[in-house]
Amino acid sequence: MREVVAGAVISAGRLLLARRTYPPEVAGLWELPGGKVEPGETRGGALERELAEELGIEVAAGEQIGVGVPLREDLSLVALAATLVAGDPRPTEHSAVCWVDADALRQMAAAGELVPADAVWLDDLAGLLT
Ligand code: 9L3
Ligand code: MG
Repeated sequence: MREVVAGAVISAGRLLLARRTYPPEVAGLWELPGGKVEPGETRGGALERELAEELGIEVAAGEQIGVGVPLREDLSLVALAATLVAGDPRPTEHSAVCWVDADALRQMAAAGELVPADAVWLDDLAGLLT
């Protein structure tokens, strides 16, 4: 069983979202950025590494948010809260990043602009932003 860890990075009351470029089913949709936990890594360590690689930011990983989401039989997705320690996100893999408040997040979810797996956390995330 492998895990994918996604980060709810909150800074100044806004949540960081990143727009995926692959695979085709979710290209163009917004996600909490992250990636696979490598063998021997903690979830938090994996998140901190992924966000440095994908966005050039330093974050401190925190508590799990919401429920785990099964992606496939052998892969599950968990979200961790994270605080921005240093840097300004510049995507290397995503096509864009944005910072949203609770209203903007809910509007994007209603418009189907979030990746389906992450939309499960809408109320948890909005709760952190209000
Ligand atoms: N995934 C879903 N929601 C997310 C993240 C970071 C990832 N917030 C899914 C997309 C891929 C798989 O997890 O199917 C692996 O993610 P990545 O390594 O392509 O970012
Ligand atoms: Mg990724």
